[in-house]
Amino acid sequence: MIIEIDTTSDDEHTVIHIRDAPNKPGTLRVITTALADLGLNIDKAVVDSAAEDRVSDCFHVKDLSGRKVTEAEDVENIRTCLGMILKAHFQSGGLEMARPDDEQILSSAPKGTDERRKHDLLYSLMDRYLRNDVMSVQESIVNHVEYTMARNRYQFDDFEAYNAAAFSVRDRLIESWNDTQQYFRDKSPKRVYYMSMEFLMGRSFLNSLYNLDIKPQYSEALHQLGYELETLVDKERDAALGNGGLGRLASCFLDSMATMDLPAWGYGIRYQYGMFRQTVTDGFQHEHPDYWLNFGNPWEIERPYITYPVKFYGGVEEEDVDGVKMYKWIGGEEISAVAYDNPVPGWNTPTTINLRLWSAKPAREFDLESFNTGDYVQAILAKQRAETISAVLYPDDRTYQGKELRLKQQYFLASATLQDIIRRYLVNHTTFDEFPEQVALQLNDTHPALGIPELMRLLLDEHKLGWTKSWDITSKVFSFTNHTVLADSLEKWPVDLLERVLPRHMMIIYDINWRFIQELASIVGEDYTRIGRMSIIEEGIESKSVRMAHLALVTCHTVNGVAAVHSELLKTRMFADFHEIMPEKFQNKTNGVTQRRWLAFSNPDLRDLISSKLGGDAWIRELEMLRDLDKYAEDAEFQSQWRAVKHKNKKKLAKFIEEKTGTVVSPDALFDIQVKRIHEYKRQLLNVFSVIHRYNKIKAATPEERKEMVPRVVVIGGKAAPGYDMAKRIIKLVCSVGDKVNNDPDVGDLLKLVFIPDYNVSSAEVIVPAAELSQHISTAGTEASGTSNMKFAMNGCLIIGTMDGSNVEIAEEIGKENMFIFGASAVDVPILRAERARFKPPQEFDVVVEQIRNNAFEWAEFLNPVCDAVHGGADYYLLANDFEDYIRAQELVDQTYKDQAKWTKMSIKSTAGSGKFSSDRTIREYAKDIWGVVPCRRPEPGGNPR
Ligand code: NBG
Repeated sequence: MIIEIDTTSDDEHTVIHIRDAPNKPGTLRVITTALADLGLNIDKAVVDSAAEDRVSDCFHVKDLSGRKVTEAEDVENIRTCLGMILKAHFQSGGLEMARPDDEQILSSAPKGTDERRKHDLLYSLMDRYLRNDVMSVQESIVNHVEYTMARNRYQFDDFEAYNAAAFSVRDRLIESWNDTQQYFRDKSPKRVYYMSMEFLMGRSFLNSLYNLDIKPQYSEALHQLGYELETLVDKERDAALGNGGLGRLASCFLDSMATMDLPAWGYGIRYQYGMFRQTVTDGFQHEHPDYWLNFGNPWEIERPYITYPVKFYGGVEEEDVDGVKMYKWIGGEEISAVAYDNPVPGWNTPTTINLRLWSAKPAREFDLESFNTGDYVQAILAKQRAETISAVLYPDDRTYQGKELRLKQQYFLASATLQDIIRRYLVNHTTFDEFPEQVALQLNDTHPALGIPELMRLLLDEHKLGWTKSWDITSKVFSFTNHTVLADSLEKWPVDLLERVLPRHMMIIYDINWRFIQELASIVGEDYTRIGRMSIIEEGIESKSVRMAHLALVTCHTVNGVAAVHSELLKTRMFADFHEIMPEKFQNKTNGVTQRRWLAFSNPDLRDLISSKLGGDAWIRELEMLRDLDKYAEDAEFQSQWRAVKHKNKKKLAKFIEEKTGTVVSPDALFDIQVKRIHEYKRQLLNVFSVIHRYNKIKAATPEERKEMVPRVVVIGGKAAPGYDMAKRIIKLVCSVGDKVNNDPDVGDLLKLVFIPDYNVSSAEVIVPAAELSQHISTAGTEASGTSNMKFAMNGCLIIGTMDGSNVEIAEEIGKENMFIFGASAVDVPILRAERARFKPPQEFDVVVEQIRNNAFEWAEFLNPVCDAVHGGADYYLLANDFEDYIRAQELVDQTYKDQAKWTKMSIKSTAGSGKFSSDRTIREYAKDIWGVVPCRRPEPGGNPR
């Protein structure tokens, strides 16, 4: 055997050749362990075992600080040590290098009781982190191929390779998760719990690799094994446990909380079926179940022993305990909530926080009862019924339908979560006195607001604290976020339904309301209409219902809107009555998005370009640093690099579009994108109308005039709620217009309209970096915030939009002159709406409507209701009013695009001005102004070369 160490042939590595060694099993492992012990990371290994009994291996290594080893003395050391270790190995009879035996460890460890000795051993065995050099990564991957996936080396495909790699990443996440959680337990800081019915996480693989800072090693490790990371990444199913903005916001928040080292947890539901998969055939949307868990989910950790009972139905018993009236809820049906933990790593920090999702399983007691009665089959069916609670995400983001199952889901989340939080609190507390100093509970919309009566019930009935104390605690821990401007979409649960499903909670809500009304009467006197308006109970003509937002407003210490205008509207319109009496509760927290996923990871070329100007990647944590890019907005060299990045991303999107829709689009055209849920208020229809108008202009133009036109690719994507008929017709219209325009030889590349099916987080990661213009054109006063506008702006995409939601703040940051703003203002909208029957639409608008009605795009009969909704005095969302100004803005877009230097300057300024819209900023504000929590960062692990 010969050991050669070569310090010249490779610029970055020291190359160690081991030639002509005996082919003995375990040799590779001995070498890699020896190199690791010598403090060397293996970036690449070439293993040659062509000859049967002899092998020659070659290793490219660096030291722990990433440098190649060149010092003669060090090189000699490596040679000597390696030589001795290998010699011992070849002379020994064993297959593997033995792990240090117990005696060895215990002799050096402090002696103590047997129990202590047992733990010493345990600690010693767990005292090393997994190594992140290429070779160790490969070893973890292949271990999972064989021992987790039970595949052998000849038989694993890309999907299995992805899974094995994902499991190996999870191993590393678990280490970080365990240590973070242990640190939180030791320090016992105040914690915040983010409760949400939706978490739209998307994929985890790449995000984890980036956040753990191990992407290059994984890329190389997989490559050497014959797999490409880029291909494997696409094998992951999105975790689509949310509808849209609200759920994605929750996920961005988790990323920010982890990155900022907050002692935070997310709580949600592990739906078996997430958001449906959308296909579009002949322009019609079809919904398909999202079987995301069918092939396993390597990112979660099942905790079969962390379960809580959750009850429904039954009745309430009254007892007299020492003269005090106590209540006891005797539940009729009981199921179990089982915890599934999803580690959420922060960026450039050793912190990994937790997202705990609950899954419904049958309760054992419940089983027994049925089995005892002898009806075995019924018992099994009952088991299945229990599981339906967490079976499916409701795919409707705006209308509450008063469905019993949805109510049960909400309570399921609330109850399991609060039991878990109380259990954790009681581990190191004997009274509830410190609960408000230890716990902050954020309700993401009113969906988890049943947590309020549930916490009251637990404190009153289970922990016997009495009303005053229980209420004091409850009203100190909860805060809630409202996400809507549309009064109709506030949740209301019928009292009779609540009474049946959650009888004790209904009693508590009545009690809360009774006390609130007393207090209110002392302020507003006998103003019964006002009291009626503000009551938690709405007295309908036929039935009563519980206004969940009022329950939250009465209880929570804080309520916030999600953009400045929205928060103002909450104070002046939706909750004006409350604001007058309790103004101190109202805050604004403008939404944000994580620049890690939405810029640094999904647009790596732009990241590198930005870093090259900002002197490194510190901006990935401090996004306000982007401001410095302003300096280069007019720098010709920088502009051309900026354009090159965009063009590359456009090519990628063009390929994606062709794969998904079959339509070929030119990457040289202006890419104009509107992707979001299909909703009348978001006005995809206005967009389509302007496409038709553009089409008409192209048709009417002479060949010379056509040469002057700016070619455009208009992309629309988004899901319609399955029961939302109008939204489905709008999709059909987009597709019909697309069919006509895309196949018209007069038009060619001048105009394309494509509908991208199944818009989700992963497709957004391809779409957003490639967009040049994006549309955020809701009727002013209807979009609470919007968050995709922030992602687009960050990626240098210009916005065409109304003064609505967070567009207003984006305009403040990047300057109106760098956007295409149009349309009526939120102040004017109510007036225009009241007068709309008398409004005469511009002629071009009428032309478009008539074209559709006259079958220019076929399907006229099916599309007529769409026209009816915006014509003849209907037009609730004021498309006709805004049409002219919108067309003007669109023309300005074309003109500006012709001046590429100007366009690029605006694009750079968009990115430069988007620093405010980091979810880190949003979370910092929540932490300080609402939750009162501070970072709690565990020390950097010494043994882990990161
Ligand atoms: C949505 C709003 C958006 C907002 C997100 C996140 C709901 C109920 N609301 O404007 O429509 O950006 O919430 O706050 O999904």
